[in-house]
Amino acid sequence: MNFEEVLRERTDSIQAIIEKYLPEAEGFQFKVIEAMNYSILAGGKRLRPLLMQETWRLFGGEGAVIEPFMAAIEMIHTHSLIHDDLPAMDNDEYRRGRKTTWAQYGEAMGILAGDGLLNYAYETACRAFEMEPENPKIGRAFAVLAGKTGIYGMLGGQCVDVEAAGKRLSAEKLNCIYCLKTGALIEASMMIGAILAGAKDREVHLVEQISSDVGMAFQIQDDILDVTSTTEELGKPVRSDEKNEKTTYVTLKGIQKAKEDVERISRNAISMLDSLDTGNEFLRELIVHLINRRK
Ligand code: GRG
Repeated sequence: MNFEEVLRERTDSIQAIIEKYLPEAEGFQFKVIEAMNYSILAGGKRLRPLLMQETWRLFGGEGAVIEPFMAAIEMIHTHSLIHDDLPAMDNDEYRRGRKTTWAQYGEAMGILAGDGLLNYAYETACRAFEMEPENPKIGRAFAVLAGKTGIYGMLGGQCVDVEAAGKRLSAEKLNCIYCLKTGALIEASMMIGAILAGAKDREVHLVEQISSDVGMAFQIQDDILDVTSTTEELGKPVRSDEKNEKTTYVTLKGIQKAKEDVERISRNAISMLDSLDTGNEFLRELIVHLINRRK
């Protein structure tokens, strides 16, 4: 099987895991559950659970304890997209090839569906404690999931980003926004895979550095696609950074330098990955694949 076929097969199996952990739309609160499921089932690359599972494989992980965490990270990611699209944030009406959650269900329900997915992510991750009550690695993984999502992680980065709208930013501040807003959740994904598989502390630390580079390269590529791609290809509006008067890597450094840096940073991640005693060829190829991604 070639890389694309394996990618499709693994993404499909991740889709099944996510669906298994979604709540039933029932009770008087069925509308918010319907909106949560509408958003998460709209598609998406499932990159974060994929990175989690591949890092777990890299360190020889076995069993199903990783699955609630894979579903949880995609719920947290989807919550961030729902809130990012709100009128008070980017005010976007199109995402993952369909209407954004607030555009479909109204603003109040959009806010609540985002909150619902964020909380349900932790409820879902808690299922791992039921599976293996004696496993101390689950608590460590849970702490990473919570910490990388909050004020010292993704939410913190989003706050700096919101305050920065319309202002010209230094490279240092932009770097901080990217590390937190995008990088933190990618770091959580790979670190949780490593922790649950039993990687040593120094290996988890190296995985944090690798994933930080993957996150940075991924966000720079996102900036590039915002100016080079189409709404049809991305499934979301292009030129949204310009609309929101955002300083991006492309506005700061130019498109050519941005492309070179995606390549350089990704190569750095791969060389750190190669320095480990253990290997996962698919994960390696996935990082290369992200350099040239078109969506
Ligand atoms: C906790 C109140 C509260 C808010 C959430 C909104 C927010 C904080 C964070 C936004 C984070 C964000 C949107 C970062 C951008 C990262 C990024 C490039 C997302 C797109 O990811 P893809 O391309 O999307 O993996 P798909 O749709 O493929 O899953």
